[in-house]
Amino acid sequence: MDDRSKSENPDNLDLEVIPGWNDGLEVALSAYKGPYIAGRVAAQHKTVCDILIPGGMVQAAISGAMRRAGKQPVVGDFVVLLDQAEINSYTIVDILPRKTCLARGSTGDGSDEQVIAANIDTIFIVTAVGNDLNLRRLERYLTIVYSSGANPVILINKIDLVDDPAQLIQETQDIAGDVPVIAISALSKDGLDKLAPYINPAETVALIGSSGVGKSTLINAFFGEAIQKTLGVREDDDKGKHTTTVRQLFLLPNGGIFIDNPGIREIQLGDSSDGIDRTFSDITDLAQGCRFKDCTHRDEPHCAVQRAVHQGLIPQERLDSFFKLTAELTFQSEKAELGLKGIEKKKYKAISQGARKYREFTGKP
Ligand SMILES: Nc1nc2c(ncn2[C@@H]2O[C@H](COP(=O)(O)OP(=O)(O)OP(=O)(O)O)[C@@H](O)[C@H]2O)c(=O)[nH]1
Ligand SMILES: [Mg+2]
Ligand SMILES: [Zn+2]
Repeated sequence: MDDRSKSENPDNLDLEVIPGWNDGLEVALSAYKGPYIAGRVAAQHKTVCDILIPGGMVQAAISGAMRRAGKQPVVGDFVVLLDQAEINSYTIVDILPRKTCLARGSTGDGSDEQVIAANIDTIFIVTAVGNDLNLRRLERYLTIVYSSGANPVILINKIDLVDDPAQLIQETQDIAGDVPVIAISALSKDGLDKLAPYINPAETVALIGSSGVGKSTLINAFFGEAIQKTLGVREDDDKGKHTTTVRQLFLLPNGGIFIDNPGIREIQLGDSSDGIDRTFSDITDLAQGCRFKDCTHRDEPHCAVQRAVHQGLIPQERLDSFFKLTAELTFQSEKAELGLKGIEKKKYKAISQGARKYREFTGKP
């Protein structure tokens, strides 16, 4: 009798199938012959991952070969496990192909992207009324979500704190294009019914947004009980500290799948050029009408984008945001090509060339 998974399952999950599993994954798994089973990463710890398998939750370490190859499973990944029943152990030996992949530019000195979660169908970009509601930041989130392959939905939370959210919703919808903008209160549960279309068995929804906007409160509201700690129930109430610190996958009673994320302090664009085009499709569509193919929309004659700004069709701030994100992306891809050291060299070269010109000009050493 093999009842390892049941005894190791802290939540007494009685899963029949892996949440989100599909036929394509079944085909991918069939390439592994031997004592292999599949699972889905629910959380990542220092040396092991929590993995959902039929029957419940187990823990597994990553194989040495994967570590050497630099393959790192993330929350939401479907993985192949070596099932060694005789020694009561599971080892992650591979990652099955990812359908979508949420990544951000590395915040360190390298240029590589950091994948933070995988196989997400819908991403709720959560913002809250008040200071957090920042249209420029939403444009940045949209760019990242588009390039992940998942579908974005913008949630404006805490509407219980304002008398009339209509204007906020309108301003947000103006920058969101076709992306749904839904006003809710995770606390009073107002508007939560409008999220039902996105929460389906076998579909994965991830929540992203700044710390304190109410992501975990929303997850708790769907469960009907507090499964995630929120600011209100935090013991160590140290301001500025993030309440959620671990990214984690949860199963809803209806079979829906949620991934709660820690609040994002600062998001950098990864490889998001397609994301920028989709976030700013109003600008990129207009650009078709510019006289010059490579128009930068700054001071060229016959620029359709500048014309739209003058006519008040596109706010100057939105165009500035487009410039800013595009410049950041160019910097990221230069960084990727040259490596950071190369960029620094390039900067240094420019400075020393400047100095030489100065010397040539003044005759001073
Ligand atoms: N008034 C009001 N307060 C809310 C609402 N939703 C969440 N809050 C409060 O906002 C605070 C932060 O909520 P959390 O759910 O912990 O926020 P979070 O986005 O998970 O934060 P991090 O885990 O730090 O990223 C808590 O005190 C919640 O009670 C809401 O709809 N209305
Ligand atoms: Mg949280
Ligand atoms: Zn132009």
